[in-house]
Order: sequence, then C-alpha cells, then structure tokens
Amino acid sequence: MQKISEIAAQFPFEGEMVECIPYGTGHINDTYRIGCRVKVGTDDYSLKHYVLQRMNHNVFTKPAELMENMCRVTEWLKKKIASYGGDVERETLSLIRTREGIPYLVDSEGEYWRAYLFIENTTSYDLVEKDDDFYQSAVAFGHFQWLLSDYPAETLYETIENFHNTPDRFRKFEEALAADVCGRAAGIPEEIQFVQSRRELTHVLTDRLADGTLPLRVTHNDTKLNNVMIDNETGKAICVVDLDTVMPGLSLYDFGDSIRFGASTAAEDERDLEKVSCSLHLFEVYVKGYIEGCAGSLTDEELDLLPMGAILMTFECGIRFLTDYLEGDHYFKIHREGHNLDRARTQLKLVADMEQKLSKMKVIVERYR
Ligand code: ADP
Ligand code: GN1
Ligand code: MG
Repeated sequence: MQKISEIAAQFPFEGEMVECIPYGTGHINDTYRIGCRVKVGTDDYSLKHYVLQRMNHNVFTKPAELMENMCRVTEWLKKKIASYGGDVERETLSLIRTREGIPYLVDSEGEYWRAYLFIENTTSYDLVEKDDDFYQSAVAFGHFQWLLSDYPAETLYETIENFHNTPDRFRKFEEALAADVCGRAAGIPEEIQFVQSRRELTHVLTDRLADGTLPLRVTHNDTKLNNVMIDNETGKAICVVDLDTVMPGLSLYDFGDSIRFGASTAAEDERDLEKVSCSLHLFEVYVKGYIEGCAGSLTDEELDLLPMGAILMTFECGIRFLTDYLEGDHYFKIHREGHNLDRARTQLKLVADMEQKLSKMKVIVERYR
C-alpha cells in the first residue's frame, strides 16, 4: 500500500487516495483499483476510481513500444468514437499520463506502471453467465476490428514477436520438452503425444497469411471475455480493454481466442475434464455477434476459416500452457501447483471436442454470412 501510494502520487489523480484493491483475474499484469476522495461541495465528497497497473516486463520486453502502440490506437479509437457521438471516456481506455506527461512510469526498482480512468458500473466476466453477455462481447470485438480496419497495420510495433505464430509456439514447446528443466515431461506422455501428433495443424493460418489468402489487420490478440467491460445497467459491452497485444494480426486470432475461452462449458482451469466441451450454442451466439460487429469487413476466406481459427487458437494456447508448465511456470501467473497443466488439459480437451464438431461449426457460420 505504501509503495502503491508512492506510485499513485506520480499520476495526476484527483483528490486523496483512500483505497487500493487488487483487481481482476488476468494472468499477466498486476492490476489495482485506486479510489480517491474528491471534494464536491463544502462538506461533500465523492469517490473517483482509477486503474493502476504494473506491467509485466518479463512478458512485455519492449514497454516503450507497447505504450506507443497503445497511445496511437486509443487516440485513433477516440476520434472514431467521437465521430459517431459515442462516449470517448467509456468506450475505449483513457490513459492517464504521469505528472511529467509520460504515458508510463518506471519506478526505482525498474518496474513499469501505467494508469487509466476506471470505467465505472461495468463488469468483466470469467465465464459466460448469460448468452447475451457473450453476444455483446462478440459485437464489441467485431466493432473494435471494424474501427481499426483502416488503420495502417504496418505502422504498429510487433510488441511480442511471433505472438500468434503457432508453428513457432510448437517449436518452443519442442525445445522446452527437450530441455525438460523441471523433469516434468515423464508425467505427461498423453499431452505430449496429443500435441506432437498435430504438428501439421499448426501451419493452417500462417501458411494462408504468407500466401496472401488472409489479410493482415490490426487485431487485439487477447480477446478473452474478461477483456470486455459490460455495462451493469444496459447490459451492453461498452469497452474492449487489455490493449497490450494490439498489433498486426489475423481476424481469426481474435475470433478463435474468444471461442476458446468463452464457448467452453467450463473454466479455463477446470480440473474435471468431463465438464469441458465447446458449446455449439455459444459458438453460434458468438459467430452472430462477431459477424455483425465486423459489419461486412471480413473476406470470404476469413469467414470460411472461422471454425479453424477457433481450433487453432485453442491448440496454441494449450501448447503455451504446457510449455510454461515444462519450463517451470515463468510466464502465466499460477495460483496452485500444476495450474498450467490443468489449463493445458482443458485446452487440449476443447481441441479434441472441436475437431469432432468442425462440420457443425461450419454449418453455423453459413447461417450468418
Ligand atoms: P491482464 O493483462 O492481467 O489481463 P487487464 O488489462 O485485462 O490485465 O486488467 C485486468 C482486469 O481489470 C480486466 O479484466 C478488467 O476487469 C479490469 N480493468 C482493466 N482496465 C479497466 C478499466 N479501465 N476500467 C475498469 N476495469 C478495468
Ligand atoms: C493471457 O493477460 P490475460 O490474462 O488477458 C495471455 C493470453 C492468453 C491468456 C490465457 C500477453 O491473457 O495470450 O491467451 O492469458 N496474454 C499474454 O488465458 O500472453
Ligand atoms: Mg486481461
């Protein structure tokens, strides 16, 4: 708290800081909600909130470039949102510069911090509680894609190289397996076999990007349901957050990652794999919303590959969790022993299930294109 107060003091927050609580369930950054008491009359006060976030600089090794991307993208989004009369402070992140006018702060220990306006009266969900929330998130991510469809993608930094390059993720998995620094490989033969038998699958999207079949776009790249804020009163998804990974990518990455997380019938770290499957109903809910949100900007090739995008992003995430488990859990935050293995298992179970359901998923996409 002492340290956080010192950090917070370097941002021009209104009023006096009276509250600081750890916030959210992200696997990467440390997020805090700051409450400040603001004088509104002679004896009256109100509470104004901010988000203060410590960026994970092991994951984001180029914080300056990342923040440059974030500034450019949020400025662009604010102009677009203003042009149709939207609320620029609620419909995208509002970054608060330090008192020195810089988009982030480096503290005495070399930690990187940044702050946002807190988007009040909204919730982000870790599991779909109501179909409509998932539908709303789909419209929001599609709309996000559409708002950035004329942004010159090549001018953004690739802040994490090869982030969704699945063959490269596979290669890193093989390296981690060969090194086996924690001696964990012997305990997971089935998972290893599952991954290794699908080597060919890893190329499906990257080959089509390389041969020009799929367009490079500005994408979010981390489209989990909990990265969308849903308005508590209207039920509408109003803001896409977690813009760390916004960079050039494929629409299939965004679509696929949302399905992987939100169309699962269980939590990402569920231990009882009987509970884990891909809900075709939720898949349909998301397809409808995403296609609507993209407002005609998806090509026929992208629409054809939506189901494959879902399989591939789920497989890639499974590979990433398994790699981190083999390497000793350095990347994703864990909250229990074997957490990354549990997460990997749910993803691989989903892949197997989606493979069975592929033809049905294709039929669903046909209904909405
Ligand atoms: P991580 O990269 O660790 O997932 P996020 O940027 O997604 O970090 O933040 C974690 C959580 O904090 C989000 O899931 C969301 O619930 C909440 N959050 C983030 N930014 C805001 C904001 N500006 N206003 C309100 N809540 C926010
Ligand atoms: C991480 O930061 P968070 O929790 O929204 C990860 C995503 C993974 C996801 C798995 C920068 O997302 O790529 O898909 O965990 N973010 C980064 O839940 O690696
Ligand atoms: Mg997040």
